[in-house]
Amino acid sequence: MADYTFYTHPMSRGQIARWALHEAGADYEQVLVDWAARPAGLLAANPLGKVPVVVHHAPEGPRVISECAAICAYLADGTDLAPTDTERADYHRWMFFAAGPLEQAIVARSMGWEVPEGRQAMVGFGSYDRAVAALEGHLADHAYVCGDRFTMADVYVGAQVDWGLSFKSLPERPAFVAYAERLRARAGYGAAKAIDGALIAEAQQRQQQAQAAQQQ
Ligand SMILES: N[C@@H](CCC(=O)N[C@@H](CS)C(=O)NCC(=O)O)C(=O)O
Repeated sequence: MADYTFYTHPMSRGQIARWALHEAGADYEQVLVDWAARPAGLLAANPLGKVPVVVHHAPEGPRVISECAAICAYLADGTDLAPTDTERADYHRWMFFAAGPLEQAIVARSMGWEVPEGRQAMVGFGSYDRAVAALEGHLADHAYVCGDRFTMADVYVGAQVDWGLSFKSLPERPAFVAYAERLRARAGYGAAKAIDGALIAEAQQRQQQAQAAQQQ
């Protein structure tokens, strides 16, 4: 049995977890999730039925980790992808920032939810523009989240930037573009994206074949 069971769907945040698994060099077995018939193992592991979920088959028994940021942090622990003592503040700060305020700001904008006038103080991200500017300011001065060195925080924060630029939910600021280019050049990023990309292409081909068969 592999060390990790990885429940995922190629067109999902599972892409973040797969990138983390590859950066960590983890031995994993994937379970591809059909939304219409979710595997019992996924539902047992995560009552939300969402992906990604990673089950670590530790010697004393299985450990379930959901939430992309937690999966990234868990896989990094004990490796050189975890922060050094001097990197810990940036590592935690920006990983939590990306998983909380930044994601909320991006989702709110994508859904067309506006923070009512005068209510920014009650909202964790303040406003979309302020959240984006905060991250941009950090990345303009640092090659990676923790400075000069890639850590697992770059998988989670970087995935938000990579995804945000691709889907235009983040603006094309030079600091974001340069950061995304550094990350996209990584072997772990390329290996993970190649797997999900091939799975997406296969699924699209099956869909086209099914549509063609229906039309005959
Ligand atoms: N907070 C979770 C979000 C997980 C999530 O929303 N996953 C989506 C795919 S990107 C999902 O499983 N959607 C299917 C559903 O909710 O039915 C994380 O960071 O991993």
